[in-house]
Amino acid sequence: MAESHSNGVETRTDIVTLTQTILSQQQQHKESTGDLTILLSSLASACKWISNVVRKAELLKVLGMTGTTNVQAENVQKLDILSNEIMINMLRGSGKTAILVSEENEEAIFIDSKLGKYCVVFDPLDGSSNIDCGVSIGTIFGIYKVNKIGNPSLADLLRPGREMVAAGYCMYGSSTVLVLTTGKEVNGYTLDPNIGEFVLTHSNIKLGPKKIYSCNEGYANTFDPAVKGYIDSLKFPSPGFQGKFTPYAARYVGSMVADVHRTLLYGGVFLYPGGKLRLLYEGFPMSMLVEAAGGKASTGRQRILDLIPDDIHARSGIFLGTASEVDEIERRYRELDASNQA
Ligand code: AHM
Ligand code: MG
Repeated sequence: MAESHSNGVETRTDIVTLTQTILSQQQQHKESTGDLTILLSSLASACKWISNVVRKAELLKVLGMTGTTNVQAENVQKLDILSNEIMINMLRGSGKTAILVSEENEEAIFIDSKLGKYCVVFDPLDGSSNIDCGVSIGTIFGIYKVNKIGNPSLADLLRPGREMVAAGYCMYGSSTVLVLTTGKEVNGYTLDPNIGEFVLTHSNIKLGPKKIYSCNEGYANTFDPAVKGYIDSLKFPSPGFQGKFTPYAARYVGSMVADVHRTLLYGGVFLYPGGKLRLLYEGFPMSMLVEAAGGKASTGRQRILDLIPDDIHARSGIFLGTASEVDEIERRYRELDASNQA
């Protein structure tokens, strides 16, 4: 239902909220205990809180470095730390978690609870290099079920990404958007700051048709010939290539959340071949989302979600996006491997 205003602007009042969606999904499963619903609701609250802090960062004087480095030897921003504390406290407070893994903590955090049945892996504020200039940044998360309630262990985390039960991200951009999948479909919810609710705005997201490539091409000298050749084919399409001469557009924000969000909505391919990105809380959640939206995610030689990390902060090269693009990258890797063996 839409309410009409004198200025001609219509306000929709028949909204669907994130809370309604996860509650109704829970009711569809007779055996459901509601634990995942409570956990997702705590995650959404954490994202609202982080969004609020990000928007007020300049005023709250939480921009800039802490002067320390994290487990990855990267400079730590004050907002990274604040966001991490918000995530840890909200997830612990949900009462439904057993283990947490954060980009900011060297060790996994074991929650002192006999009831927690979920492991949550997260990057509290991804895209740190963009914080101080107000460019989009975000929180990325993945959720697993522990193998044995009451007895969580590292083995619950060092398992293939395909075993995640849910994954998503929240992007703090021109608006705050939470994108979530529990495997079947991908939905996006925009935070309405007036009512404090995530409202369904992107239903059943499927990768768009646009021809876009997204990577830090400044590192091109480190790329494998397969990747260099692929990128060249996008920039200098040979006459008749797919019946067109139009080169692909290049777009690169430098925040994975923003680059993957655009890839999901518009289509194209996001590449970070160098192995900087972390599997548990960057590669796996984004791969689950992209696959659920009809795309693919690969190392170039293997499906990302089939990898088994040997460490909670393990890294991997990643190519994700439109299936035909990822297929073409894999084809070029097969060709490269065959010529290396010959
Ligand atoms: P971070 O977790 O320290 O923020 O690093 C991850 C970010 C990703 O968001 C982004 O895709 C990538 O690093 C950008 O790296 P680069 O600056 O090398 O292009
Ligand atoms: Mg990150």
